[in-house]
Amino acid sequence: QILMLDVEDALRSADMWLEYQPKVNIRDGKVLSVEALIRWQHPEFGRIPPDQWIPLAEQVGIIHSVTLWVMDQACRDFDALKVQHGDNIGVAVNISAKDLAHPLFLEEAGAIARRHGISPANVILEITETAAMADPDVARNTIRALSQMGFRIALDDFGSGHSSLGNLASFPLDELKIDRSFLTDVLLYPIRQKILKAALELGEALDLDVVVEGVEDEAIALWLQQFPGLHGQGYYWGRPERAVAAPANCR
Ligand code: G
Ligand code: G
Ligand code: MN
Ligand code: NA
Repeated sequence: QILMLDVEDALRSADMWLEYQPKVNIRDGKVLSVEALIRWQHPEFGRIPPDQWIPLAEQVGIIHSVTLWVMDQACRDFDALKVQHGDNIGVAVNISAKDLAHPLFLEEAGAIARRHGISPANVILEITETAAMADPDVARNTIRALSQMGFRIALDDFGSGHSSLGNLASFPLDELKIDRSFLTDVLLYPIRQKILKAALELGEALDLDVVVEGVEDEAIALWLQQFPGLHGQGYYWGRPERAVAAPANCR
């Protein structure tokens, strides 16, 4: 619990910051968007990875302020991201199930983009299957509304949680992120390749931007080049890094 009070302090200090990891076109390496990932350096306990405290923040009900902070910070960094990657760069933020159920989330998400003069079309909201399925009716309504506001919607970690393919039809999706578990031993076993191909074809058939997560080495990156239009994310192309502050003379 002390740790959760620490979260709210950290959001107001330099102990919490965002790093951005590129999602690239696999054939030419061009960066299309970047995913914001939160980082916390605790003064006493050192680095605390998000999967160790985000679930707690969801439980105790402070994830809403965390998510709004992330969206606001990502919008603040947008100028720097544009200088780094070009004006069409998208910025992705991770949204939790609890956010989708919060009555003010829609309004506040819209207000943040407006306040920073950023088109929601440049903002991708990454939602996990588990979040989307937690309360499907509420999630569906919120996702629909966010989509109508112009935000782009990505289904994160696809194929990892308990999911139903049928649910793909219930949400207006723009992007499908294939969970990195699909890459395990994929170059060794033809059956794994068939399963991954089927997932990629499903995304393509639904007209979604398809992103393969967790690409760590060149062998897999080269193998993935056989799929036209496919996007990738992983240490092979870039680790999460802070946005490079735009030098004043570049603006
Ligand atoms: O950045 P990576 O280390 O390790 O992230 C681990 C997990 O934490 C991932 O599942 C990622 O989606 C999640 N995560 C990272 N940043 C955020 C964030 O800002 N909000 C939420 N809800 N989850 C995040
Ligand atoms: O669940 P989500 O996809 O939002 O989380 C992204 C997480 O995956 C972050 O923790 C990020 O640091 C991590 N990640 C990004 N690229 C790679 C990779 O190539 N390999 C592994 N193992 N993890 C990665
Ligand atoms: Mn994500
Ligand atoms: Na993911």
